[in-house]
Formats: sequence, structure tokens, C-alpha cells
Amino acid sequence: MKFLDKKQIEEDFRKGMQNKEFQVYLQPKFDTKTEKIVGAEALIRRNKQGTFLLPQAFVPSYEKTGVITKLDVWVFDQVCKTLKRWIQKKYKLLPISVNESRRHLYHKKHVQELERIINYYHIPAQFIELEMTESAVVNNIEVAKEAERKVHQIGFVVSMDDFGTGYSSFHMLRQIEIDVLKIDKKFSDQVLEDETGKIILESIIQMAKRLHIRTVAEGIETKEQVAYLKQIGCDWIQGYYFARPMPIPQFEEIYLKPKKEE
Ligand code: G
Ligand code: MN
Repeated sequence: MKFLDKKQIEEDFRKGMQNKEFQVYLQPKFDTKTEKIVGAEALIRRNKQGTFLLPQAFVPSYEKTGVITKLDVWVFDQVCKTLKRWIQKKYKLLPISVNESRRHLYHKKHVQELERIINYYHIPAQFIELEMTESAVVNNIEVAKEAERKVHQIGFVVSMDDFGTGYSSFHMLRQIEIDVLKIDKKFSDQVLEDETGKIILESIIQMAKRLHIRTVAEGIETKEQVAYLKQIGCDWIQGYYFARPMPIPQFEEIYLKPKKEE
């Protein structure tokens, strides 16, 4: 999509919506100690005329043109609708996290829009976690602080996505109140064979504990990683070892519907 101009990208989004090509997937998160499900992350996927697209294929151009705001609001709306259904069906209510594009932080209207949507569906804000990326924060700390205050006032949970991959992660922690650190996959990859890597990962988890911030390790793929994360006290785990992102009906079937024998 590199060669498309703004108009064509907007048109691409409009068509995708019209043809119902976008779909929200959920990837479960698990408590490290008990291995029980504790939440989910909403991830956008697109099926464009039979081709399955990951967000990397369309999100960057949407971010450049601002179309991303519409897409993220749509995802947020789908997530609220889903939580509403879980409430109505008396399923176990799990918190869902949604990814917030770096662009939104700069728009007061966007936060108002999120508040309007949760009020419309009567969803308690604490069941929604907003994942921000650290690059969005460090580029404009004052605006980001203001946005964080506002979303906390509403009651949303705030998490820092891909923690440790930006150039100012630690400074950011002093500036902004964060509830959750999502530790980037890079820190858990090959960590078992890497003494330096272990020291860094264990230190991040210790630091987060002292700051009363929950840690979520992302991209966990092996049982050895799970055992290690248990040992070093990481709170939650997300990754292919437990489950891949999946369509919402499948998620409900596996994790939420009461089992017959119960
Ligand atoms: O930037 P963010 O952390 O929101 O991106 C999450 C992405 O990582 C999703 O697209 C998801 O499908 C992918 N993902 C989730 N778990 C794993 C995993 O265990 N391994 C790999 N390689 N990718 C994962
Ligand atoms: Mn994320």
C-alpha cells in the first residue's frame, strides 16, 4: 500500500468496512502462577478478498493519514459490544485491552469519544485497558500526561505496550502513571541462554513490582519460558504457548461458555 495517496487510503478503508473485511480477534492472557485466563487483547485482522492481512500490512498507512482513528474507534466499539454481550449472557467478565494509536493521544475528542461509547453500552471502564506505545508518549510528554490523567479519571486501565523497545522507557515511567507494563517479546526471546538478558528481565519485573505496576510478558512460546517467568514473578503471560489470537466466537466457545458437566 506504499504507493497510495491519502484519498486512496481513505477509500481502501471505506471499502474494507463496507465489505466487512475487518475483524477483531482476541488473544487471551493468563495468570502466570495459576495459568488461568485473566484477560484478553483485542487485535485487528483483515480478510481482503481471501487474503488474510496482519495489522502491519495496513496500519502504518492508516496511521500516516489519520484513518487509524476511525479504525481504532471501530475496534473499541466492537470490544464494548462484546463485553455487553458477556454481561447479558452472564459469562465471566474478563478485561479486554485495546491498542491506541500514537495519534490519538493528541486529540481530546478521541478520549471523549471512548467515554461516550462505554456510557452508551454501560460498560464499567475498569474492564477496558488502553495500550499506549512509548513512542507516542515520549514525543509529547505534556499532552500524553494530560491524556493519561483524563483516561484514568474515566476509570480506564493504562498500559505501556512494547515496553523497552523505545529510547526513553524509563524516563517515561517517571512522567506518566502506568498500571501495566507489557514487556516486549524481545526480552523473553532466548532469555534462557543469555545471562545478561536474564538480569535485565528480572530487573524490569522487580522494578515494576516496587512501582506497583503489573507485568505482562508478551510473545511467550515455550514451557521453559513459562517456568522461568513463574520463577521470577512475572504477573501475566500472553503468547502462542497458551493461545494465538482467535475470532471472538471461538474465544467465547473455549474460554467463556459454561461447560455442560458443570
Ligand atoms: O504491538 P503488539 O504487542 O500489540 O502486537 C501484538 C502482536 O504480536 C499481534 O499481532 C499478535 O498476533 C502477535 N503475537 C502474540 N503472541 C505472539 C507470540 O507468542 N509469538 C509471536 N511471534 N507473535 C505473537
Ligand atoms: Mn498491544
